[in-house]
Amino acid sequence: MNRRQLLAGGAGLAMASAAQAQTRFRDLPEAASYDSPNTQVPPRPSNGPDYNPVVTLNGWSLPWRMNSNVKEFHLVAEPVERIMANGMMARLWGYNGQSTGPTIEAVEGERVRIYVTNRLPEHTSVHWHGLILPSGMDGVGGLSHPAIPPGKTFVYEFDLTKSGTFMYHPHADEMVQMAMGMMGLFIVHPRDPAFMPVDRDFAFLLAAYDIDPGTYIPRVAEMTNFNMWTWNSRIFPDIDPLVVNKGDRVRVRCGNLTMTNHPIHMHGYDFEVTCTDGGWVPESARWPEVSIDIPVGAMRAYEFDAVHEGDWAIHCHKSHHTMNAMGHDLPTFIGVDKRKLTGMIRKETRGYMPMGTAGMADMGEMSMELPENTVPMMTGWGPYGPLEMGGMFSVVKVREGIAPDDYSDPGWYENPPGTEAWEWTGELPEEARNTSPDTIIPPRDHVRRG
Ligand SMILES: [Cu+2]
Repeated sequence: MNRRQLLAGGAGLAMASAAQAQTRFRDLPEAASYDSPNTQVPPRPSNGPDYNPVVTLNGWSLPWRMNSNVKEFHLVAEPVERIMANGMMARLWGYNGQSTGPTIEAVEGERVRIYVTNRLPEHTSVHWHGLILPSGMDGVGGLSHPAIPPGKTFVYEFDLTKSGTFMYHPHADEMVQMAMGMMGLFIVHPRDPAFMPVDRDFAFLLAAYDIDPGTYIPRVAEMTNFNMWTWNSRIFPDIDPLVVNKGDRVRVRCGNLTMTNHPIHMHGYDFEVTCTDGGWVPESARWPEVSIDIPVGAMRAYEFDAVHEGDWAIHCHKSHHTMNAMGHDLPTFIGVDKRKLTGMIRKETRGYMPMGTAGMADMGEMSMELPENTVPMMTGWGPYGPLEMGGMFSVVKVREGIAPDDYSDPGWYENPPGTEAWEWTGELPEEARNTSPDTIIPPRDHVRRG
């Protein structure tokens, strides 16, 4: 070995030992997996900078390890089984045992190193939606870097330059992989814990699937006609409630990775839109809302002070998105007299029930026989009867005396005496009617005209 080689070798050694000093672990972080569809409230961070963790509805946050000053995560893209609701399981693709994938939480200013192992039968990639990072880390297969082949692990590494709510999803065979449930939330907390603090911070992703009743795998070529409208791949009545202590400052973060917009409406409050996936909304630019439309491929966060006790519905305002599978091709029978027809059908099919002649509320109550592996179209029971809801629906439960880290269901709210709608049993006054001849359309006799 000549002097030059020795020097070069020595320099190499020195560099290696410097790298080793910076990198405590030279193996991959353990790939954590979670097999329950219940909300797992994340523990407060035990190392790294402090923050107030988000509560992912029916989800969990991915554990990490600190490797010197780098926060390391291990995502595994793989086939999963997801219980969408009691009685319905879907075979999806997701991350670390679940669809939607675990929430990644870190702090502004941190450097993250994310190992992504591909256990899918085809290549994948991970795009970090909304994060500011080097072009080669952007996760567009074929553009930013070669797609990750099956069985391989790629490493993404970048600095978190801003706080906010972001998302991750494949940018490789995207239509199929997102229709199969591959997506997750990426929360970057502000470096200053005093910046826009909240007591409760809820997060969920809107995801839509097309799964025929009695089947398990989404139809991945579907473009618009989805039938399972989910929050974090869960549907009502099995989306967990948002449990809140009276007086808490509450944030709700909602990302949309479906193919249509969703106006999310919350009862009982007005709120302020405080964040998009582009960043925090300056105080002077915030506006009051009771519904917030979440565009496709976007995130909105809103905040409110939970001063009104009660059980408050929170749901997508597109009413067919608060329905579960079935029913999209149902004809409208309102006002149709089906008695004669029912008699004729009953001769062939005993026990046939006509439906929908007075609306469809009877479907919420009826326990119709369903094929295996599906749920009723409209379902869920409250203290006073069927809620006739499904899909994207849950309840914000505001109560006094809920402990800071307690998210367990407090049961139904009891309305204080005198504060609940009641039945009028007295005389009714004569109804006011418009009697102007200009606006009265004479009724037609449809039967005689045929
Ligand atoms: Cu919707």
